[in-house]
Amino acid sequence: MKSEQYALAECARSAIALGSNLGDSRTILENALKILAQTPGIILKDRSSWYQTAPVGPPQPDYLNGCALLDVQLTPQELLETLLKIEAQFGRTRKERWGPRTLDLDLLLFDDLILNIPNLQLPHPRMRERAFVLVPLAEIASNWVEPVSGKAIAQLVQTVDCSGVCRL
Ligand code: GSY
Repeated sequence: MKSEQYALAECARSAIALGSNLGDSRTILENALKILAQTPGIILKDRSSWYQTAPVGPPQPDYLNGCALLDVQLTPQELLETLLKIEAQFGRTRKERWGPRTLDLDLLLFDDLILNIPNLQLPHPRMRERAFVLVPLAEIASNWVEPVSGKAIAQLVQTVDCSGVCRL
């Protein structure tokens, strides 16, 4: 589906990525999932294991990464706002683009929607090249077809170097 505006029908399926490399990352990530699961309009359907991953970008500590699948009765913009609010609850400020962070929540996929508006691109524009996203996502959504490439997550994960991604 290609649309500038997503009309809210019933339930949409969404995939998100979670990451942290500052503070008690595992507790932060678990608590973020709990908050998501308690948010009206969101049902947490599945979540991956946590993975220790080598940082992509400037030198910084390893990350803990994972992915989750949500059923949402929200628009993509509402879901994005919800994710940003949860990040802020954990002290995340968006100063340094590629720097370390207490909590990163990225909206990856929203049904088969392709969207390009100023603060939101769907699918996430860098998900296809990120092993730290594709490996956990393949654990819970291997058959989901990424609509820009037309390839399933299980296919995409075979195209990236997964050597820096270690399941905990
Ligand atoms: O965009 C996500 C934040 N981030 C990460 C991350 O979550 N994991 C890894 N391994 N490297 C990263 N570099 C950035 S920026």
